[in-house]
Amino acid sequence: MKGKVLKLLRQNDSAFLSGEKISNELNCSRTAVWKHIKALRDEGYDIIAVQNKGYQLTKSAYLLSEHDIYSRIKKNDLFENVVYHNSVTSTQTVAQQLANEGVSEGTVVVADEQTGGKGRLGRVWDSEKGSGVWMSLVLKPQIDFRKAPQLTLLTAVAVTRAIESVSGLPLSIKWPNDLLVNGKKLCGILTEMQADPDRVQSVIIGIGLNVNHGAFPEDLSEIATSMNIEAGKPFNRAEVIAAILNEFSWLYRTYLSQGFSLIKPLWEAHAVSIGKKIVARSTAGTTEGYALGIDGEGVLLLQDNQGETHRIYSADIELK
Ligand code: BTX
Repeated sequence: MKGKVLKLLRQNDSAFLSGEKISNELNCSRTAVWKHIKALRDEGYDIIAVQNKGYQLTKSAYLLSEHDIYSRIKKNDLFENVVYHNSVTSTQTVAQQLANEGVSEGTVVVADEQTGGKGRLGRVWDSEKGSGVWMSLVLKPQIDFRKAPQLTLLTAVAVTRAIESVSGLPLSIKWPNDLLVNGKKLCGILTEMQADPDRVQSVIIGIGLNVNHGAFPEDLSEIATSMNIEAGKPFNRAEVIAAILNEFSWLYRTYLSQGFSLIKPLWEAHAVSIGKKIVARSTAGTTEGYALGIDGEGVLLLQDNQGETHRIYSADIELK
């Protein structure tokens, strides 16, 4: 209900909205409206109340809250269940627990801070409080487990399109999971799966997006960037989250009904590693050559210096 009040105030575009109108819209008493306004103020929203005029949301703070996210999620989006935490070890762990407990597809776990954010292969993902979007999507797609990596590429497309629409920043995708602006890492994606021999039980997609960072710790300052650093202004993280969930919803539904064929050209349109000389490092070894593209399954095709084509399922890519 608090989220609905916030949504109405925001829709009113900073003009005054009477308590009577809100109570009529939400079918609740004016006292209840006032209680929700008070709760929103306690969360940090700057809401003015003027007699005979009503309520006015004066600024949308760069705070993050479950209600703020909920109030921005579009109708018919896949994500109806937002689980918000101020601080967690990793949203991946929380999401995996929820999936094991039987939570439905379309649950999203968001945290303002992660104390043990995970990258791939046991690496650490820096998840500073109050600065980024640290979230995990719970999916239960009826697909062969070998296709699960395609969801990483789909997510890269969804995040790229969402950020471009919110900020206008030009993003490029480095296969498979890095989103770059000006050659620096803005976002990382971690796909974790639980599967039976032939069927996927759940896929947890972690998205780590640097939004309002003004600077990074020394070890990351050369390789990481944020939307704030690149655009020169901060962004409302709930708006960014809602935009990502909205893009993800339609791409995912299209993927489930039509397969990877629509996602492939969208991914290729932003790919920075294709047609370039690259080095692919994985636990299986290092291969150097030309990135020819991705195949219909989303697997990277790499032609080595002897002309042999390798199918790369998972690796770290370095552009030469
Ligand atoms: P990755 O293994 O491709 O990238 C990890 C590497 O990226 C690190 O070793 C470091 O060099 C660099 N790095 C660490 N933190 C940052 C950062 N904030 N910005 C840019 N570069 C950084 C990428 O793994 C996948 C990351 C997924 C993170 C999300 S956050 C929500 C969810 N929960 C969770 O624990 N992980 C995912």
